[in-house]
Amino acid sequence: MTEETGARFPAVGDPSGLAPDDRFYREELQLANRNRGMPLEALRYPITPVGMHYLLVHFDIPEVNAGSWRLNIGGLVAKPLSLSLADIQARPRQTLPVTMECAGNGRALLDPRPVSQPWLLEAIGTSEWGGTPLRGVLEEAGVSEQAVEMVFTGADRGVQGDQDQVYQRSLSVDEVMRGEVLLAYEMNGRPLEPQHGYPLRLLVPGWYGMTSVKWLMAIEAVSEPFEGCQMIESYRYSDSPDDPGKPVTLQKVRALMVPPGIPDFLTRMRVVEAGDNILTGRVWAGRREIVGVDVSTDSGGTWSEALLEAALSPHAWRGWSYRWAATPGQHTLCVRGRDSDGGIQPTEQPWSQQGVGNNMVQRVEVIVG
Ligand SMILES: Nc1nc2c(c(=O)[nH]1)N[C@H]1C(S)=C(S)[C@@H](COP(=O)(O)O)O[C@H]1N2
Ligand SMILES: [Mo]
Repeated sequence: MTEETGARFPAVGDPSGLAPDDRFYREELQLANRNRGMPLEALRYPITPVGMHYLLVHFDIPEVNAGSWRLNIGGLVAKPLSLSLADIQARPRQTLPVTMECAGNGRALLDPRPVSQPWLLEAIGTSEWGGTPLRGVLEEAGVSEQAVEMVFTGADRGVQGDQDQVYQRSLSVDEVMRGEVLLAYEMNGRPLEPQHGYPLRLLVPGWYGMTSVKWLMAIEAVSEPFEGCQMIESYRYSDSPDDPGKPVTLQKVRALMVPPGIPDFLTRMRVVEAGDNILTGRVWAGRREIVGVDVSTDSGGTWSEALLEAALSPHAWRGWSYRWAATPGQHTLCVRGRDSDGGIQPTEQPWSQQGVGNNMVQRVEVIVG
């Protein structure tokens, strides 16, 4: 939520934005019911069915009339453009499987818990996104040498950090000119659904999800770094309310497991039969390469390497599998990914004030027998 105290809108619970104990607030439940996660058994699908892809909407889902909608490109450009959806769809079409993850994935596992959208581990999904490369459109507009960043504006409006705002994020000119950055109007071969940004969204593979601005209305080339709320106040790795912290950018490495066996209805504790079990899951690392996945069946005591499948695309997750000879009793299964930059998922929580980038290893409690 907001760090402000004495603001027009009261902070929930502790003014530091931290929850004092394990009980969740009604406001977190309200957010959780709006912003669904991907049920982890959907890790079985290489491409997530649209209705199972996670969802994160800060304010309300805006109603956009695609007939009158335009994408306006302006600021420091030689030729400002105003494009209809048909104009954009007439441009070269590209499809790309991309794994998206919310920066807040893992937040509700932190201790103490930052009060915001209370994700456990389900803020992920992989779609086949269809659209046109943004670079082509920007080349046509002619971005000035003076421009350092592009600001992306969505159609949704609300109050956050005590500011009335529309959702806006910026990216450096170098980043927006990368070939994989799309103006996306399709998800798995169908028009975007309203909640995923209809009629058009930005899609920035490799970055945490906040960068992929939905209901895109405008792109503006600017000469100074943009200092909107979603850049300066939100999405920072900060240690305390007073620490401005560093910006949240690329996805970190993370592996997740398809929950094995069958669940207990309420606790989700897994019940598995003794003997050979094939554990499976997916692993991704944003822009970095995956170099390995390790599984532990003894709560992180010892680790063994899993088998890796080929990647669907350079921007999507990879499948992994591991044969486990399950013995009767209670076990804690763990999985961790390793990336080409020496990144490895930690067993200690990487805590931050806003609960972002928590890629601590997954732990799955299992009863065998
Ligand atoms: N306009 C707008 N764009 C947005 C958001 C938003 O609230 N408004 N949420 C962002 C965040 S935090 C994430 S994680 C992704 C989620 O995209 P999805 O809901 O399609 O999975 O959209 C991003 N783009
Ligand atoms: Mo997010």
